[in-house]
Amino acid sequence: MVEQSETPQEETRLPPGQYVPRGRPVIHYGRVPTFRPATWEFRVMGATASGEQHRFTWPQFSELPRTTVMADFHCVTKFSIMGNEWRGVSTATLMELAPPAPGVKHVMIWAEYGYSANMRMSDFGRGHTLFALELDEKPISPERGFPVRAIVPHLYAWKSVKWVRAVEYLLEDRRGFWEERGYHNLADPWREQRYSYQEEPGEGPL
Ligand SMILES: Nc1nc2c(c(=O)[nH]1)N[C@H]1C(S)=C(S)[C@@H](COP(=O)(O)O)O[C@H]1N2
Ligand SMILES: [Mo]
Repeated sequence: MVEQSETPQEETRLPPGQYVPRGRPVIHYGRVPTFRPATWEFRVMGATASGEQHRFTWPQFSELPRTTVMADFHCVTKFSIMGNEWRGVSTATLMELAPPAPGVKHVMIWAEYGYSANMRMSDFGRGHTLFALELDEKPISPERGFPVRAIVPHLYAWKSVKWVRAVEYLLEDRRGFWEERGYHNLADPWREQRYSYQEEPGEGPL
């Protein structure tokens, strides 16, 4: 009997329309911000369960328990970066410490300079969604989001916000930076949800 030939793993792992480039591109809008540990804080705000904001200083945030996630990374401009080992604070851990109010169905993640990305609570709460402090066993480099970036592996990478400073719990959906500039509100790369004109009724706020 002939053994089934092995399919290169990256083929089955690559969403439609994506390719694996040489190297690992770095891409973002604007400049790399300076990290100032004395004034840096990570805030959880909006519709929290207590009604209060939660704040984590750099020493507090960097001491939170970490988990490791192996994940690929798909940019809407069609390159994918395969097999990244991210380590950081899972959204489950953060939500335990700073729980959302009942009725929170959406989240906005905020970065330095006002960059933002929104997602459904169901995407935020997925087991592999995290706030990464390390990539491949080293602190994340400044241009990749040091000290903390979001990693939402199952959505296009613009949702994986670098230089995160806050999470805002939302009772109603609102568009983030790219979502209000013509990109798809949901951004599932397996369904090629690239642009907002593809949105079906109910997939985004008006
Ligand atoms: N704060 C911030 N985060 C960001 C961006 C940005 O412009 N600002 N760009 C996003 C986009 S479009 C992509 S593809 C990835 C790129 O991550 P990388 O530079 O590690 O490859 O970061 C995302 N996170
Ligand atoms: Mo991107």
